[in-house]
Amino acid sequence: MADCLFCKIIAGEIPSAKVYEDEYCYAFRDIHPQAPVHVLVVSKEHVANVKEAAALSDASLAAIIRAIGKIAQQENLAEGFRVVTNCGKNACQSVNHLHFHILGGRQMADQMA
Ligand code: DGP
Repeated sequence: MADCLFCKIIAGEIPSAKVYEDEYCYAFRDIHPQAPVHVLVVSKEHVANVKEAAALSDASLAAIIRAIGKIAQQENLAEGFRVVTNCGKNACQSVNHLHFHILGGRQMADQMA
């Protein structure tokens, strides 16, 4: 999508600290980390958020979940981690391109919100 920040990051037009990449998804460090490890996993195909994710292929959806597990291992998150996806205004989604936050490297709060 022409005017999408994460599409530009995937295309290499905007620099990012790459953590993982495969045919279906790209992962990089969040510019404003909220935990010692804060990685964003984004679908290479543009969809706005998880509400629109049904438009992705099954292969793409499966690849994203598999990538999260691989990245957790790569980032030494054996003690646990949290995966968050914000969807829409009430969840404060700020970039309208499907992405999953992987947060780890410290004890997470018991309350999720
Ligand atoms: P969300 O609020 O769930 O839409 O998360 C968007 C995240 O994207 C937010 O945690 C900050 C991150 N972010 C925004 N712009 C950039 C950027 O240019 N580079 C990187 N690495 N992360 C960004």
